[in-house]
Amino acid sequence: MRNAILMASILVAVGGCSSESTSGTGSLDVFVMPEAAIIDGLTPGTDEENISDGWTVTYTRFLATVGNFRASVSISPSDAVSEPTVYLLNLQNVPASGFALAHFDEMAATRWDRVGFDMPMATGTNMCAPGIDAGDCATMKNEELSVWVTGSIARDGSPTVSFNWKIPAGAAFADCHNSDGLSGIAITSGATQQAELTIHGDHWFFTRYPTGDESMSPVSRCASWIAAADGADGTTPDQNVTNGELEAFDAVDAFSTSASAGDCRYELSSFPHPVNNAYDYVLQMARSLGHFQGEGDCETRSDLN
Ligand SMILES: [Cu+2]
Repeated sequence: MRNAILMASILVAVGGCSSESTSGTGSLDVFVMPEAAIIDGLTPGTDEENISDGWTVTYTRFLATVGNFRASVSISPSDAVSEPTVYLLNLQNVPASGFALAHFDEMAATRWDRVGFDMPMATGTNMCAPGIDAGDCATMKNEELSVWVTGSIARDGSPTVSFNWKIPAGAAFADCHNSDGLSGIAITSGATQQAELTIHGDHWFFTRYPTGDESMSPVSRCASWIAAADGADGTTPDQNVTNGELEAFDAVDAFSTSASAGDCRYELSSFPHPVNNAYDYVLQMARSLGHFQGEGDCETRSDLN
């Protein structure tokens, strides 16, 4: 098998005209890009990206850690690059072209098939990226958050409910591929390629844990569970849902078929860890936000911390 791979790469190199030949070097720019939902929120409706149960979602804060990018060539272990810096980003306030996370030159012109990055819990050594409020950045570090999201859901005839979730859920993403399933990124001689670490912003509205192509898997987006969480910890409902209310909100009450309607049928068995309460659900969803090249996915996700 190994010989077959070697022979194949020799043939490609001899051919000389392949975009994945092994002669020459190229460069790579790595960007962080927020999914549109992080900026624009979500709207109710029946389209794939809509909220099924009538709520409009607005985000007023969407902060996340992103960094420790690495790429390597599995058949050539000496071909490996990494940038260990972790940035604290305001994903609603990055340049339209994305946040420039890393740049590498003199990479072998071949497919760098192993690509990964982290969204770890923040530490004091992380960098506050331009665009993040200094106080918010300090809070991320002090409270060791990986994601901090603030916003509200609104629906005709229902009180608007706000949420403010400080999420300590570090995650590592590896074996990233584009939406066509091609692993990593092909570096070409004399050119600069772009790798986009795409952060999705809607997973805590999904009815099942996201894997692979989200447009193919039977996912709906629902928000009623957030409104139902208000007061779950015995406090008087105040139209604001806190971490404490998430923890106190039993998963059966939050996500059972009888508690949900229409398309909002949850598949809690799809999650990698037990979902005992709404906080478990949010934590696991927060550990799934990392994507690659838009709708591409990272095959291997692991918990950090
Ligand atoms: Cu996603």
